[in-house]
Amino acid sequence: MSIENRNDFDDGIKIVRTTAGFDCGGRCPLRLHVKDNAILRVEGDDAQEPEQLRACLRCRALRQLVYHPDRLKYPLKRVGPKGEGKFERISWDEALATMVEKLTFTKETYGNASIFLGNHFGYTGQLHNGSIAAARLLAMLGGFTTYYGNISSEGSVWASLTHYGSVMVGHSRDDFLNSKLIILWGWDPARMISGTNTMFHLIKAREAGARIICVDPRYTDSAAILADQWIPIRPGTDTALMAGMANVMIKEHLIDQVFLDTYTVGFEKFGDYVMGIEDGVEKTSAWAEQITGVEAMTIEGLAREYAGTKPAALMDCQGPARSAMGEQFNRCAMTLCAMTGNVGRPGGSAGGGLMGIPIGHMFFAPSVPGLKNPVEKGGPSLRGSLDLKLRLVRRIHINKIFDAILTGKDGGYPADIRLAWFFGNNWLNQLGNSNKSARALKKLDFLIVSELFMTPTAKFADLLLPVTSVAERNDLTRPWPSGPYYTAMNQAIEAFGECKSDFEIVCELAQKLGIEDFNPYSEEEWLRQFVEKHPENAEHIKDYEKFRQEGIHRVNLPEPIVAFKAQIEDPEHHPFPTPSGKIEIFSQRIADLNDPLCPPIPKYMSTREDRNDPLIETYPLQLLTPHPKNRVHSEMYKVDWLREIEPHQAWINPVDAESRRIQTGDKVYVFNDRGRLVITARVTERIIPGVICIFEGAWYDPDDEGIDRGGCANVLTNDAYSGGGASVMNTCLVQVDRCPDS
Ligand SMILES: Nc1nc2c(c(=O)[nH]1)N[C@H]1C(S)=C(S)[C@@H](COP(=O)(O)OP(=O)(O)OC[C@H]3O[C@@H](n4cnc5c(=O)[nH]c(N)nc54)[C@H](O)[C@@H]3O)O[C@H]1N2
Ligand SMILES: Nc1nc2c(c(=O)[nH]1)N[C@H]1C(S)=C(S)[C@@H](COP(=O)(O)OP(=O)(O)OC[C@H]3O[C@@H](n4cnc5c(=O)[nH]c(N)nc54)[C@H](O)[C@@H]3O)O[C@H]1N2
Ligand SMILES: [Mo]
Repeated sequence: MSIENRNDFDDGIKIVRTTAGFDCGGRCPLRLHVKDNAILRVEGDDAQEPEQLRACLRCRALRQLVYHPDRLKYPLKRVGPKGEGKFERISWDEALATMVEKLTFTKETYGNASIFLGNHFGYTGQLHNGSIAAARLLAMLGGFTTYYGNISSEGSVWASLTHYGSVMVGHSRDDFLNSKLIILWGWDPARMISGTNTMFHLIKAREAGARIICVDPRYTDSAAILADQWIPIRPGTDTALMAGMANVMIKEHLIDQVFLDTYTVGFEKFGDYVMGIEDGVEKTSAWAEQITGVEAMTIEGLAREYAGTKPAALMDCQGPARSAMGEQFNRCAMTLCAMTGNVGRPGGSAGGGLMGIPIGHMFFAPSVPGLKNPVEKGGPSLRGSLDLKLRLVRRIHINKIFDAILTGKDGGYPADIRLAWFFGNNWLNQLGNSNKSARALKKLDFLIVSELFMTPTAKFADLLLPVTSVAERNDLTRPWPSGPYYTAMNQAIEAFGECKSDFEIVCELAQKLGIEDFNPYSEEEWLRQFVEKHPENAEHIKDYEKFRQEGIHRVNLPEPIVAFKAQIEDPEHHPFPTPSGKIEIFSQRIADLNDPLCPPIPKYMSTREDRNDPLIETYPLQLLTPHPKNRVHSEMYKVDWLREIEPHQAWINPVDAESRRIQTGDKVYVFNDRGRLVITARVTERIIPGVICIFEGAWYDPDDEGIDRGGCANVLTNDAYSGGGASVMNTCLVQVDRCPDS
């Protein structure tokens, strides 16, 4: 299908119906006004309520991204020192020949394990994400080393898999209308979207009379828009608050014992912990107040309200779970959902943080049958079923990639990495401990980066490959699993300069490597197959042409999707996919790990860099690094419209600001042993004392003294992970000082 015959014409202006593939999980249907190979305007969805999926600020600024003057247009090779950003234009022929030479040399000299593939989700289209194609190619070359784990939600994945045996723990958003009480626990969908229709349904639920409570150290945008009550809490202590709630619920006989007896195992053990029978410390509301900073009365009120309002949706998200004890937070939330009998019930929730619903099968590129990575021989190549120990086998935890590059086999990692190929990520900026990451990037023999912009990571590349934007491709995308719709991306303009998609780059490299028939299908054939060869998709999308033309297929749900409905309604025929067939409040599989950091029942535990760490004497503030409203992580950082919306500032409470003589607008240093950055302060009561907040994603820009002038939060964070694999991005102690010249 050509670009032309997919679109309407009006005064020479075509309306191209499409979407973006950003890693924010929303999929906004867009109408691009195109004339003479130029995008003139961006408009949103023209469907009426309630179907309308209203585009947010980032998609509305798409034109500013696509036409940004800093877009990379040609392949480049490094000519200055690593990290300085000095490059020279080369041809694609030279770029691909260099890749062939370097890959071959590395393989022959150091072995395949020394080649690292670092693909990520900067672009989440089906075909042009290129991940699977690159993995297939490198596997054909003899294999490669790669990472495991999801930096976003590994704690939540681990928690849901151990507790329910499934990550499909979500309800469709329209089910909020069945809820009488909704608790947004570490969740701010007004900013992070989580499906383009999430806020719409939350607002509708509120209009229909649901009460909404937010539990967050920050008074979030969602709290401002939606909440009847804001419960501020000290970071990392949510599990203590939940244990305190459980204590009230048990003592006041507010639990659904029939539900627990029918569907769960191990509640007695959790009860023993909560009542102090296990360790002699009863987890009373007073105990929880000491830890969380939330008054005992508030905890008791929340417990009574949650247990007494049916149905209620406890929405524990991933922010608190991206921390040193992340999985405990989700496991404890799931336990409360079971104690109140809200699992599998309309208007209730299963918890677990992931919110996925099982519709269709099309999010990332499909796996290729027979893909085996020889380097991983002897170890499972995908996490798949619950192999809790896969992490120890042949892959590197995502938050340890740079540590692995620095220390290799001596550091206990599976390989000594010499060459890396990064695409769809800006990991120097986005993984923990950027200063250390920069040292690792300097150590690599050769780094290939495929990018649209000269990001902080790209500056360290030896070879830089320019990539097309979402407006320059045809592809299929899905919202994050919460949205019951499919979106099609339709090419609006020709590729910029000499840009190619990741998929094209991999295919051309295969050709140069002498691999025949690497790519047997045209773009159109691939896309059609993604729909027609997946029965789960074909069942929904009956008319492929229409889907492409309209850019969206909305799935009509006869009733809201409710996670585990079948298991609850008919437990005999629908056991939970866990070893016991029940919800595992106590998990024998976890007990078998015998790891003190992974207790078999959910527990509050103190961790490094929380308020009990003696380090607090030196670094007295807890740092939170939530996701930015005006960017997708570090993507769109360069877009002026979006910068104007929200300047990059550190939130600090007046109590902490006054003692440091800091006022809004002052430049401050934020620092710890890992690094130091400069940022403008925003003094606000929207954050609790003892906590500061720097939105992640601002570009790392160290000066000659190593002080980051860009305000990149990961200069401060740690490259560690929890017992369940959660990256510890929100467990970090810092100090703040006014800059002397401010
Ligand atoms: N401190 C802190 N750090 C965090 C987090 C946090 O909460 N706190 N959150 C973490 C989370 S959840 C995530 S998912 C990560 C994200 O980490 P990354 O994926 O490293 O971050 P992005 O900024 O999304 O980088 C994506 C890059 O891909 C590029 N890109 C876009 N489209 C394409 C394409 O089609 N091809 C190629 N080759 N490149 C493309 C963009 O220009 C951008 O530079 O950040 C993590 N980092
Ligand atoms: N605009 C925008 N949207 C995005 C993204 C983006 O970069 N920009 N990134 C997308 C991606 S890849 C992901 S993984 C998701 C992430 O989505 P989330 O993980 O939900 O997002 P965060 O902003 O990290 O955290 C959500 C909230 O948790 C709170 N929080 C942090 N620590 C604690 C704690 O200890 N206790 C409590 N109660 N609350 C806490 C924060 O203050 C914040 O308001 O967002 C996606 N959506
Ligand atoms: Mo993420």
